[in-house]
Amino acid sequence: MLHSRFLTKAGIHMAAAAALGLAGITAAAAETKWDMPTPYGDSNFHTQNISAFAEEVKEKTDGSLVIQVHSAGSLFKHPEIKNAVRKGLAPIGEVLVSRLSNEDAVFGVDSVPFLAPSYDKAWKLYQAAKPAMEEKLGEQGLQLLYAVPWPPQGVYAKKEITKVDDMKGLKFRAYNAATERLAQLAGAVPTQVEVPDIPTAFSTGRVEAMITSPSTGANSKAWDFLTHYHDTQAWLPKNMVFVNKGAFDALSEAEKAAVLEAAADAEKRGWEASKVETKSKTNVLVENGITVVQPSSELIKELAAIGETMSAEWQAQAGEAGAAILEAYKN
Ligand code: PCA
Repeated sequence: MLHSRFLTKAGIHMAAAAALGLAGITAAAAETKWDMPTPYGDSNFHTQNISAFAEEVKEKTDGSLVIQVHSAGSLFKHPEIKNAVRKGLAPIGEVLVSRLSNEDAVFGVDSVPFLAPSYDKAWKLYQAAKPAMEEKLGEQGLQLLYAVPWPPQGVYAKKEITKVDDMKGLKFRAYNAATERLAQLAGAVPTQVEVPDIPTAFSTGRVEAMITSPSTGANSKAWDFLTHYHDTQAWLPKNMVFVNKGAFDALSEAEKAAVLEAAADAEKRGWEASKVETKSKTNVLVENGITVVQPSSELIKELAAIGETMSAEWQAQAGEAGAAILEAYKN
């Protein structure tokens, strides 16, 4: 897909080429534009980190590789992004890693409740799972560039929840298989809703509770339709940025190096931004009238029991690959 800006540039190059020979046209043809679908909105810290990544790639390649970010599912909806990149319909994209858990359980490891409920543990779990993630992506012609966690996950509702029984029968917004399963085990009724659709889903009554980060709560203006946030710190799911290997391999060596360097920088920046985000967006919730609740010991105990069940289910699904991840994580 040619961008009009490049056509203009090419036009300038053609004028120059008339005087200077064909060198200018060759330079124009070397410009590559990558359209990048992402699921979350522009105000989200992951999207902002991706914009900084794209900016860095542009700078490092002197503009020979330009990544145009299409946020909030505007180019491809979240459930379509992985396959769009696999098929080469987009060269690069972002997804929530655990969206792919129905393809392979290794992608679900970061959404097992209470397995790795802090940034240090989440980093360790990521390092333990990364080889398996890369192998599974590689089988589909995809390459992992970097991954960044969301802040810890807490329960939003229209009342205070002191025990799991308080969640019974609630229409519960889910964003992956694990949140769906957690809702079921808590006796709630799960419905998948993508982040851009959260405000409508709540205001029309399709859902009435959810588990997600302070980040997504604040970005969605949770105070318009919810009253309580329970800081359960259940897990830190990650987003990953990945490329179609064919598209990556078609880059020059200098461009490949620029992408990999910018990806490493984005990963580092993203983990730090996520930590800052946890505090700042929890404050935004408070400032807007949400009651932030330290969960009761009963609630934590009962959610932990659900976590145990889900951990056993995950291990049964993930088999040897899962056992290897847990082994690497615990050592
Ligand atoms: N926000 C995303 C995934 C996890 C999170 O904190 C969501 O709610 O869909």
